[in-house]
Amino acid sequence: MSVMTRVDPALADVDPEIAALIGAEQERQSAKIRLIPSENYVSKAVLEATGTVLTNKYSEGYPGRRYYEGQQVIDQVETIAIERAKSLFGVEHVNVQPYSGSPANLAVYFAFVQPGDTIMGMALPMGGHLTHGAPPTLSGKWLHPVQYGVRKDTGRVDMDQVADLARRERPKIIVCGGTAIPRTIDFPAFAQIASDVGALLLADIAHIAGLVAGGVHPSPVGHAPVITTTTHKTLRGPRGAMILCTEEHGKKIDSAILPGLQGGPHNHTTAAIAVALKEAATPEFRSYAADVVANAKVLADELLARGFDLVSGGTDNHLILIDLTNKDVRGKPTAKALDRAGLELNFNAVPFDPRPPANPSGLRIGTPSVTSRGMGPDEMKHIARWMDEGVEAAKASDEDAIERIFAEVKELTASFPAPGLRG
Ligand code: DSN
Repeated sequence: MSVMTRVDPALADVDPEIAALIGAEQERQSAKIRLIPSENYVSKAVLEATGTVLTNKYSEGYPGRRYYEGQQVIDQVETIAIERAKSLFGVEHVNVQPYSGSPANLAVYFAFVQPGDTIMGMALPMGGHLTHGAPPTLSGKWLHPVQYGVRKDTGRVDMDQVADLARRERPKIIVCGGTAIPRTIDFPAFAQIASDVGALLLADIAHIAGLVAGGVHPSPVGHAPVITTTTHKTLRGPRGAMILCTEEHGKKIDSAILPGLQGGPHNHTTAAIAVALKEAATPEFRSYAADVVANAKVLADELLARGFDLVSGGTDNHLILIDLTNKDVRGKPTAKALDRAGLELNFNAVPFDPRPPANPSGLRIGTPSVTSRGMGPDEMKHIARWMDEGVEAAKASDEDAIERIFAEVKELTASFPAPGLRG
């Protein structure tokens, strides 16, 4: 008799402790209003694809040229994912193997620059990403990063600074995109600057990929020859990433991922990416993307009406960055209080923040998850009210008010079942 019985016992029997924790996380995701703009709820189909036997297979290489045998099925899965991504985004070449956004960006650096070379990206405290040259990261230590930000008066990306820095520093790569940018990214303007200084333009569209696919944010295709994205944010796929590029750069990108940076691709993730890309090509997904943006606008307007100070004065996309300075509260304790009130979000630096990153002045919220639950303008108004009441409750250390808000939140979320979660 083998160690495993012929009929595998269920997770709850093998490991009740982990099974219970997964159940608890499901309850949490169901009860709370999830406002972290980089998160979402994947569909049941995407969830199913990730939990499959594809996790058992090693597949170093690319379809048709692998270093391990037994790729009859995996080759088809990866080819479907690649073709769907090419068609959805209108690009010539796609690599679906990056484990996540950070390795995707590192692979681009590995493909196109040498240690010590200059790259230019948006500073993390201004809304960029760690991998765009932030000092404590590999991109900040092994490369020579120069960083741009936003204008103090508008809160929008300072394109004059981008142009001036590019002319002075002659970076080999210019990165546009970030993690806390509430406004439309001007890809043509970045492309012009990159072309003027002979830099490669890398568009990191991790946050907005679903909006680009859904036609509610301009596409970088035709402007940036190399594009990276995660697959799990607005695109609503599994945790993973892709690199999209012109045919010219395809070989370099593929070699940078394997053998350059990674080993075997996560085939279960590739399958789930393929499923998410199929979903993202539907008319339903286009209206989802439009609703994400419409909800963010309502939420932003409601917050403004309640005296919240929004970086750049509002939003064009799925994301809202709140500066709490005028509310006389700090980001971290406020984020924790709102989480206790059932509003899950993250504390965040705001541009020119005088406070430290571990307890900055801001909050970052977004609408991808609540829109996936089918919430609309009416619910955004409730959320703005609860945020307002939650901030006041946090200020007054009024835990009764926090509890009362969570009770109201739970009443609402019970009417909006989240995709992928049990009934
Ligand atoms: N952690 C992601 C975000 O929240 O935006 C970026 O990597």
